[in-house]
Amino acid sequence: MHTDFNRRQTLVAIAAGMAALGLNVIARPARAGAAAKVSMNDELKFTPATITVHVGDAVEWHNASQLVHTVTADPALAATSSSTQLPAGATPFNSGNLQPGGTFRHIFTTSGTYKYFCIPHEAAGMTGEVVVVA
Ligand SMILES: [Cu+2]
Repeated sequence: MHTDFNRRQTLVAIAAGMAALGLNVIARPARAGAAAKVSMNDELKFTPATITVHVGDAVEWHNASQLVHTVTADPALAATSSSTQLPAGATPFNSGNLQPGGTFRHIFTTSGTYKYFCIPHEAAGMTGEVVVVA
């Protein structure tokens, strides 16, 4: 619907501005508190490994394991270039070390396919993918 489209564009712009300020907030008031969830486990996997969200949506990663993990989509931090991939114009991101029980949230404001990895377990193939659609 036209109204929803305009509202989404406005919220995406707001989310982009807040992300630039380093604020982790949910983009859509109608879905306050909602975020796609990915968990990190002791088997060195992101679950689900691939998720699809809309522009402006938040994704929240939860470290459900006993290990330290990261959520990293930054070619400069990858040992192997195929571990990560960003859409044109997207800003790289990195959670830093997530202790057991920790969470990290990122709002996706650019559509496309993001391939990310865990720094300590990159060599073990701990990678995931977020597909962001308009
Ligand atoms: Cu890991």
